[in-house]
Amino acid sequence: MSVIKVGVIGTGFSAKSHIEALRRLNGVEVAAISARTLEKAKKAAEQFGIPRYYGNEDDLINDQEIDVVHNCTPNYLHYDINKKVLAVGKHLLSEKPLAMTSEESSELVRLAETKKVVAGVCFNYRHYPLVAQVKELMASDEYGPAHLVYGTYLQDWLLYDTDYNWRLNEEKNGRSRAIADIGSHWCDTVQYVLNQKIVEVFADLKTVYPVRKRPVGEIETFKSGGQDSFEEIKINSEDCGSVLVHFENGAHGVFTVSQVNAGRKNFFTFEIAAQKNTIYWNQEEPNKIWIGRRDQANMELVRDPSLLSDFSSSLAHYPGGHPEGWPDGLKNLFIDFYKAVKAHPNPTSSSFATFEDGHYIMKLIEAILKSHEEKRWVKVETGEV
Ligand code: SOE
Repeated sequence: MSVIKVGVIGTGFSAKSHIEALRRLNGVEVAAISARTLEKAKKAAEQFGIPRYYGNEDDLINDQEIDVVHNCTPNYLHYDINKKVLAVGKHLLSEKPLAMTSEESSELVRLAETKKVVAGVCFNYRHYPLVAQVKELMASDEYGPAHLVYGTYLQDWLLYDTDYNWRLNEEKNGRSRAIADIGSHWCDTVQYVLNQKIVEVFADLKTVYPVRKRPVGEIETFKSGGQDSFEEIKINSEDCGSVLVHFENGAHGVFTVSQVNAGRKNFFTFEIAAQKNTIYWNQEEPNKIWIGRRDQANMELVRDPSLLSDFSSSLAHYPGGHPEGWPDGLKNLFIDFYKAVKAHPNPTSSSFATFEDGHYIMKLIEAILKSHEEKRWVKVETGEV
């Protein structure tokens, strides 16, 4: 494979960010895009300068020149499309969640194994330089085991009852919203950093708007709809909530998610209290970590390649002081994923979220919903995929 040819399925917020990040990689070309209609695909291809476009995903998946597919569609299409891509033996990077249920995600894990392709899930926050640094610090003697882990993932793009997009439609999104959409990032990132799975949960979720006003027409994620013409629809998914968690090594934790917190745009934070020190990271100020110490002054570690470990500095592409943001984390994920595609079929060390990781998150979300419904602690089911 000289230049790796990529096909992107979807044209919304995540497809745009994937295309932009893919274009920052060497040896990788965005060769085709597909949408649900030819007209939509053509418009996107012209807008992004992509040579080929298709009015359905099957034609893109079966395009002989496409080596890798990025699935950037709404949740309800993930399973079906992922299955079709794996069936033809192409490498696949799927947007989260892997599927609508853990039964489906478990089937995808098995299929990816059988087909021996590189298959990843887009949990991008693992790939920020300072998140990688926290992971390395947590594995060192300087911190010792974590005992308490807490944080947030707060947004405000669904604050008004007139805010609407496909994530509010249960058929397209699935039963869980704030937890599945952003709580899943918190769980994946924290599990990755601690190298510990969440094994038990106690959830308390809230639907602030059981009825919303859906504007007529399509609204992209993070965009507001017009308010002139709307219809009322019932909402079952949670707008916000908190979840108590237990990790496999005995650490306790709690996280709060919300998509209705005025002023909070993408406020993803975690703080880990460990035996010797405490450590804190905030996605909105991703270039530093705060280190809390008891017998010395607290510290801030600012992202500067000269101050980071070899691995973390390999993810820092600009000199210290230059802001590193969300697209950079995504680009780092893609660098990691395409390293595996280039090395295929030889294994290479990677840190992207695998289909097994994505499947575990499905199990976790189901346990959170069950805990909320039954008002009790629920264990995350493990065992055979
Ligand atoms: C919307 O809440 C969203 O785009 C999520 O779907 C992404 O996964 C998150 O990274 C940013 O917010």
